[in-house]
Amino acid sequence: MKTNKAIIFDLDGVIVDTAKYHFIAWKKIAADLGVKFTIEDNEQLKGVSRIQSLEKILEMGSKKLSQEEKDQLLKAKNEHYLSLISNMDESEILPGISKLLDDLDAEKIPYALGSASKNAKRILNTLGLIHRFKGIVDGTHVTKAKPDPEVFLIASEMLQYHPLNCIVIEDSVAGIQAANSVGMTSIGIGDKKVLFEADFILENTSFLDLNFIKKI
Ligand code: B16
Ligand code: MG
Repeated sequence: MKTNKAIIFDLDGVIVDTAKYHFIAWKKIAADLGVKFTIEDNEQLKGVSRIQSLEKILEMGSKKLSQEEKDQLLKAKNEHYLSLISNMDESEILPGISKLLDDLDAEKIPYALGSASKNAKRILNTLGLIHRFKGIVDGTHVTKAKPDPEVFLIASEMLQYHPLNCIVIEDSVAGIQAANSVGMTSIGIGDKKVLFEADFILENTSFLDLNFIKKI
């Protein structure tokens, strides 16, 4: 194990603004079910797996569905989401991220991906970023979703860095809790009223740069 720091990036809401597309697709599912679903409700779905997101929407509307009905909705949601992101390109990489990756490479600070999304590799491919990460851990690798730290622990093993030497960059409450639970340093991207459990909070990714990382 090395002693300096390594970085674990969340994907949706940190590297790329797919959170807005997840919201559009879930809002349609909720509307079809007759469940009120606001942008504030959507915070609870960030970083949360696809199935758990649906369960939360059903809970919000006190709805009960069969497994078959749930499977149909999950399929419909993902198809809609994939159609929304089909035209995505490098221009949707969030501000500061490309420069930060370049700077991390120059400083030989390793980084991995720790995302709940089963579409992570497809998205990284579209963005031309897939070969840059030392490890990619996504929703297809884990049995337990955030706030369980499994996704980040696998990423720290791939990086061969002790969890205490990993810095997690996350936009979700569940992801911040996952990182904190194993002593990783958490940087929250978003609203400080929502992400108050994070060790550091930045309003958006444009404030994220090598100097900030080095000061940690
Ligand atoms: P998918 P992250 C998460 O990705 C999203 O924040 C969350 O909204 C989504 O439900 C989850 O991925 C599953 O995504 O349906 O593509 O498998 O933020 O952990 O990168
Ligand atoms: Mg996220």
